[in-house]
Amino acid sequence: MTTLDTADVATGGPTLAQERRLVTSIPGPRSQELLERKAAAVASGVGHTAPIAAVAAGGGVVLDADGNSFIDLGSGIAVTSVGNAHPKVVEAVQRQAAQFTHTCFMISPYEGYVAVAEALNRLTPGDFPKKSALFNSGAEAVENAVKIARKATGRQAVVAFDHAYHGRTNLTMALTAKSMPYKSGFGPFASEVYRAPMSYPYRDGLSGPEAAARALSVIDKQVGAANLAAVIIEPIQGEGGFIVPAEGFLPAIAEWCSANGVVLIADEVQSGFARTGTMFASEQFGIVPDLVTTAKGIAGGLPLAAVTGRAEIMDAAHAGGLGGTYGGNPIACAAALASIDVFENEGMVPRARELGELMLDRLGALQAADPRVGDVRGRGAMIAIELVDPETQAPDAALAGAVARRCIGEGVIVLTCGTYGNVLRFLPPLSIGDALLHEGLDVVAAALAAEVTA
Ligand code: PLZ
Repeated sequence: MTTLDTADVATGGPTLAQERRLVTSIPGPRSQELLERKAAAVASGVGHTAPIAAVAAGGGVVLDADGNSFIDLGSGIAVTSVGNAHPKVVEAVQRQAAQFTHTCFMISPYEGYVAVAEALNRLTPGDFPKKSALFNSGAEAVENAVKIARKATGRQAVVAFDHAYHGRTNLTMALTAKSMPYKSGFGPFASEVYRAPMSYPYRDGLSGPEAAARALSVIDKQVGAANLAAVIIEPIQGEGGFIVPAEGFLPAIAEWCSANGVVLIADEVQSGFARTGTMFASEQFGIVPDLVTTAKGIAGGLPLAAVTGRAEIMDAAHAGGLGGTYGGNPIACAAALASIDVFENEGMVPRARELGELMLDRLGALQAADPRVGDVRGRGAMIAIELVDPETQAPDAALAGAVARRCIGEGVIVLTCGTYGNVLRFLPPLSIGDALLHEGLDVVAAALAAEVTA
């Protein structure tokens, strides 16, 4: 068979049987066929974590072409938070696609874009007049937030943090901390980007105020507020290792930004939209950013991103200065409005908190039983464990990779992350059931136990 026969594939979304089911070895023969075609046709720089040919997904599972059903603990990197192929999203997409697929908002505006902007202005932190602009990807949103901050301040420098991830475009590569695989060989990078030390409680032992004083000293001495347009930070770092800054770190940074006329950009591309148990993670740290970048979870799997923030900052860009052919595509906007309806009216925020409690409970028990689990951290449905050498706390990337691969072979999609590659992260769709999540974590525990460290 050379093409995937989708006739016998169940409909996606919540109609899929919510179970882990392995009917072939992984990857199965049909997946293997696709992987061979992929290897021949797709640039090898584009990798994949789970070597399966996905054909349907929904609730808490991903189905492959061989009939295997995987428990999804990744949500396509925190994207399908409302659940894959959620019926409201599917309906909205179908309806919009039949109506019109594109006009280009810069040519003729349409209601969906404006409604998404209104929703974002309402939902993001801050009781002040806000405005939004829509784009296609997280990286594009970050690029635009920096453009806007530069125009608003008349300054050029931007500070990002150790372990930061902001994307793969030229400016966002410069902002991203980790060289391999994101930057290596792809330079030169955008200028006027500076890096400050992050609060990383497990590894630096500093209180929030101490870590902030350290960062602000670097910023003050190496950049100087007079040159600084923006500080950009993920309230909980994603790709860098699900690092939750110590209490008081973010408020001290925010206060300094405000006192020095520096635009504070919270990159909530990964942590936003109910993921961490509040609509935005910033809320949990008591900060009100000037600008917020969002993407991923915003549109239930359709590509959409946004910059939202103080109206006077957002309006600093001259007319015609912001845009793009596809930014705020009508189908993506329809999906976002449906997703926002689900976030607000189907209990997604409290559900993220419940999932967080369940995961922290299970993973805390794992940590108590296995000293290789150095740290358990995160908020809501954004939880991770950091795997280390029990004696030295040295990062154990080999162990994290082996456990993740073993889990995938056993029917559970688990992602790694972290500057040192030693973090297993858990980002289940908020539509997953408790039993399935427990089963997924059982598999993770068994995989860890099976990887005996020499
Ligand atoms: N900001 C905080 O997490 C995307 C990247 C996966 P795009 N993270 C997943 C990979 O290896 O490419 C991300 C993020 C934060 C920005 C981005 C960039 O979002 O939509 O991938 O451009």
